[in-house]
Amino acid sequence: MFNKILIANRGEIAVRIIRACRELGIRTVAVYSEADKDALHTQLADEAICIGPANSKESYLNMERIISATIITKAEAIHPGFGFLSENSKFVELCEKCNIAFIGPSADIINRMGNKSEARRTMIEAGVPVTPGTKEPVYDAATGKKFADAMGYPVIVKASSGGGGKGMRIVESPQEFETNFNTAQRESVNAFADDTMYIEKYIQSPRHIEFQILADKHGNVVHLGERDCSIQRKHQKVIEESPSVAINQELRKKMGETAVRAAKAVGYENAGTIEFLLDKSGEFYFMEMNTRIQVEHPVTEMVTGLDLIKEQIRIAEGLELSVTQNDIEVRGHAIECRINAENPEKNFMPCPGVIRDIHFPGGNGVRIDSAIYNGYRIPPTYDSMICKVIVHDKDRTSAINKMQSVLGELVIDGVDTNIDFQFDIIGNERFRKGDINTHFIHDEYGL
Ligand code: MV4
Repeated sequence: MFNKILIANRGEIAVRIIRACRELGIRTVAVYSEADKDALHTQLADEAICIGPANSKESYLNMERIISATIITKAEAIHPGFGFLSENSKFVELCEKCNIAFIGPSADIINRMGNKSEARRTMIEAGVPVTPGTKEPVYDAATGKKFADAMGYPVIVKASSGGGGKGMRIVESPQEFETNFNTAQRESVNAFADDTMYIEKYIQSPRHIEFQILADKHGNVVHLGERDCSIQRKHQKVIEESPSVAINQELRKKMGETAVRAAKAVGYENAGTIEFLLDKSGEFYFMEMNTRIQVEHPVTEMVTGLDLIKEQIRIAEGLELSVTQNDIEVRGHAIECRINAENPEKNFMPCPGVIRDIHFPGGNGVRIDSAIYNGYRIPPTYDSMICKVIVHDKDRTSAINKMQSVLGELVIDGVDTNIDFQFDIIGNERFRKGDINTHFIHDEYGL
């Protein structure tokens, strides 16, 4: 078993991982940039090593420095968290070469799922429903248009290396195809140095539903139910919840089994997420697989009672999952609101600065994952998410009421935040009815 784990991340997720390790009796190594000398993860870990300047490229994204820190401190494993190097197959290969356990899937699986058009092909072969569209990659507008004309409009052009909306264009009519295809492809070449595109039928007003899965080295794969992540702004999730009001027990079983089949088809290992689009008629389509722990994992932890970080560590240690599918039950309802240091009045511009006063609510079924404290200076260099508020209660209405109470009590002074915006959504009539889809924020707030 691991005696010491290095956490190749910062912020609340680094703190979250340190806590899990401590509960398991595993020693922890934090790595930090010069901007994070006073950060909570730097203070909470058993050891901390400075790995370079604020700029992520020279610190949290610098593979050699992180590997060196691991070797120097004799850590046996690296937990990458999310973002940074978590989906970098070169880094995973480097870990393998240095005999360091990477807490996540193999380099090969990261590569195969990171290539979205290849992932699509793999899922088609595994009998997983995907959005109607091209089976093979498309490299030029003329070829793409033939497929789109046959499919019927609207279609959506996507970059194979894409994600988060980059290199993606909706095309409403044949006249607009060529321009939109070329724009999306140019964006992809600039962002990912990859001109590989694919085309799908555009699903109108879908829900974003994702299934959490766990897979160990012994061939055991389970799903932990779904998260509804339809409340997004510019492809950034704002609120996530589990379960989804759009999914009944029968559909959960069907989609969950599909997610497990998808994971088995690629010989997946560790924690992963299968993203689906769910349309109004209840049809679901595979969209992408995320090969990392996700920001919103706490809502799944609240409804299943499992600790996903501990399960990830168990899996990397070669142990079997602590549960079978029959042991897993989705109990009650959990909601997460992401609190960002940003100004919703000024186009959600990030607002770094010093935390002058802070009050975190508590109580039954309330969880706050954060790495900020009184007097802490939020550096301008990194993500603006400073806090995740998660609540759990017996049903959705009770969880919404609890979130309303918690957000009303939450105080973060010194920087602008989106707390009031979150409070507004939680009180929104359509949200309360569960009448949500990926366009909710656009439709309700014009954003
Ligand atoms: C779609 C879609 C509808 N139909 N694909 C968004 C990011 C990337 N992960 C895939 N995304 C989508 N893919 C098909 N075939 C809708 C989205 C989508 C979206 C699209 C336009 C504006 C906002 C959106 C928010 C979430 C998802």
